[in-house]
Amino acid sequence: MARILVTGAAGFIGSHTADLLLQEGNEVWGIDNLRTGRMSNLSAASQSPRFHFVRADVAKEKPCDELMEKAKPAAVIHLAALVSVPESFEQPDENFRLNLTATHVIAEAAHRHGVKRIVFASSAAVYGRAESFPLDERGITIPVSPYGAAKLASESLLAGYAESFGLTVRSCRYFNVFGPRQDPSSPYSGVISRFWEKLGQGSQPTVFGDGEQTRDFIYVGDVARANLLAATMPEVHSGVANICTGRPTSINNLVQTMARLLGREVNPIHVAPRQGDIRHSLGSPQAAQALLGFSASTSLADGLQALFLRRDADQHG
Ligand code: UD2
Repeated sequence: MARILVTGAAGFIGSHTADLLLQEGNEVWGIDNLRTGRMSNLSAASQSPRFHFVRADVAKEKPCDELMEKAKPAAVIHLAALVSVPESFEQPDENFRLNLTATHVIAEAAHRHGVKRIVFASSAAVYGRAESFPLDERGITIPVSPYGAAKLASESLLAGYAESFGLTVRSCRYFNVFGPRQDPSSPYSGVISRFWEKLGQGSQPTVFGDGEQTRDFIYVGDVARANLLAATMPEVHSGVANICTGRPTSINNLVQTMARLLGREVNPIHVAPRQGDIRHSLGSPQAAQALLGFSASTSLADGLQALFLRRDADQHG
């Protein structure tokens, strides 16, 4: 059993991570300002006597300091963030505050309170407009959004803390994460949450462009397991790892898989390609295997099935 502090605990990935940590017998301290996170995501976690929650802003020093003092965690999983790439263009100050200042506040508080390990939620967005696939952690990183830039800067800041103060830092570059509790409400929300919402409303999904663009979709339960391994594995190596499957899926293929699982025809509406879209994104999963002993185990179809069942469970009480 370990005591783990999870920032952004009420978010999509944070709440799944908290659930898994609790399931494995750990004590979890969650912090979230509920800007985009929701308490309803924590309804299972809140049942546990080993779960504690504080509503506060991670970019502010005082609440973080108090929480580290109280919780004395063995590790921090830092997931709190401004999560939308388009929003990072619209609100660059908030992007800087929530995606970079917050990392600094967490690193400093961890160092002051003798916390030995930080797991950081980075993103495939650090690679920017890369041309050669699969993307490898040693490859070039030229972010093309304020979001990607802040994630890359946070990785560097934390790597500096690891070298300077002997902390273990694992930066996890998540690829296209999907699963229950993902918010579909913005036009820029993840494609699977958008498609699932449309199909639930009885309408057809919209495919941008020819649908032959590909992404590396990873199920949120696998991402939670990667976080757990990064936070609790006894090895002390710091490093950066893609959290991906290494398998490409085209948007057309995604539509077909959803139709097959639902047992009905899906006829997407094709519109012009989305401006600024990248054609392909595919990660190499090898470093995650070497650093964390992690490989994704949920297929796209199984992950979609879990998402569909959750919707049924929600609808039927
Ligand atoms: C990420 C960001 C996005 C933008 C983009 C820049 C997320 C969720 N999205 O998008 O905001 O910054 O990077 O490269 O982090 N698609 C459809 N129909 C839809 C929605 C999406 O066809 O209703 C396509 C879209 O054109 C893309 C693919 O699905 O080719 C995946 O879209 P996404 O927004 O889920 O993820 P991504 O990696 O393109």
